[in-house]
Amino acid sequence: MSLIWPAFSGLAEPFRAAAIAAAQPLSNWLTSPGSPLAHAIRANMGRMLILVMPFILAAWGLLAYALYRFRGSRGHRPATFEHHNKLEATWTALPILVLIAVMFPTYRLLHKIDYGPSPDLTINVVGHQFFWEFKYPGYGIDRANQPLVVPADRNITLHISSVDVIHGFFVPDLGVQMDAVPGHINYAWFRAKPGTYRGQCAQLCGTLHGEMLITVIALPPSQFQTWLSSHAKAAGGTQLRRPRLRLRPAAPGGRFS
Ligand SMILES: [Cu+2]
Repeated sequence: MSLIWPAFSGLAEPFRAAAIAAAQPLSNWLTSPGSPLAHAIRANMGRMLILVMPFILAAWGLLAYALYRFRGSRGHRPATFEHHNKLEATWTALPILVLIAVMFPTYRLLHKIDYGPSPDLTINVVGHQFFWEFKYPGYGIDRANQPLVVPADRNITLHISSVDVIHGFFVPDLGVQMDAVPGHINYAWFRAKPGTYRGQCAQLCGTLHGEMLITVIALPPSQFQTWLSSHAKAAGGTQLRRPRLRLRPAAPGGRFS
């Protein structure tokens, strides 16, 4: 027994991990939204779960009931009818109504994802095997395999592309998931609360795909301005033509310039 148990004791590990995960606060369930988009995506998922779960529970519940109630050991004979028009009409119409109920908020959300507000800062994101490159047009800043630094509470537009294969720029807590496709420029946007956000490549892109991690650091605007100035200066970006960027304030309290 003492020789066999260590081989099996590892089997308990997933259950232990699940118990620890279940003990976390609900706000950490799946994601901790750090942007309006991420909040809206999670709320939409919650609505869909509430609408869909009754169907799943009803189907499994009816199956369990039928297995028990009409089991052969009690002498039940299988039913011989094939159709029940009213039942079939009901279980066709009900899901249609649910899909319609899901459709309106989902399309509204998809539109919000695809057509963001006018940007305060635009960043070019380039996928490489196997790292991410972030370019700040007009500032001469070009960062490879380093965190993406952005101002918090500002609208950030990402122009996402790739130089080799398809990668996926995925930062769940910011509600951003967009493929980086060679020859295409894809669009994404977010508006982050101050903080650090983790993400990773979401398209299997080669042997080191698992190491294409993403860190997004959202700095308070004044700190970001300092960061931007020092990095632009180091990169010689002050010599470049200034881009048409509008670093507008999100709320009263001084211009972000
Ligand atoms: Cu990848």
